[in-house]
Amino acid sequence: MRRQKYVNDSNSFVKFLVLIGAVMSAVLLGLILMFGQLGYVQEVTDGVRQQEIHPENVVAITMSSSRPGCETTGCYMPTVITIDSGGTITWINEDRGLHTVTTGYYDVPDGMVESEQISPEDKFSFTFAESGRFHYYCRLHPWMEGTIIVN
Ligand SMILES: [Cu+2]
Repeated sequence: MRRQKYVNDSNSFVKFLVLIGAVMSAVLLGLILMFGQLGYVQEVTDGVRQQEIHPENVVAITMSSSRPGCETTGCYMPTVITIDSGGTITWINEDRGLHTVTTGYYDVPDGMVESEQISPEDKFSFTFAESGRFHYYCRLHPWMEGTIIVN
């Protein structure tokens, strides 16, 4: 009788340990999945959001473009923009740092567009009279590049 009770208690304790282990594993797995998933969703919605909220002829200088890494997601968003000749493009600095919109290639500006430094939340506009395909960059951050196509 005494031995039987001991065995039962022992089994209960083992079951309890197994249950705790299973619950902790499930919670850990859930956290890993949830954060991995949230990170991914956040990244996708940010990309979509930036494209959706900006009306035509507006280019966002994206958050954190002061640091390398925006090359893949878009330092200027959209990275390639097409307008008709005579159209105006407005760049909005949504980052916390200074940026420029400078046509040409890094250290080789062509002199057509030069915004000078655009402060956070400030805008810069330029009207394109001539058609063509124009590459531009940021004088402060060589990894920031964009293209303007004027039809
Ligand atoms: Cu910049």
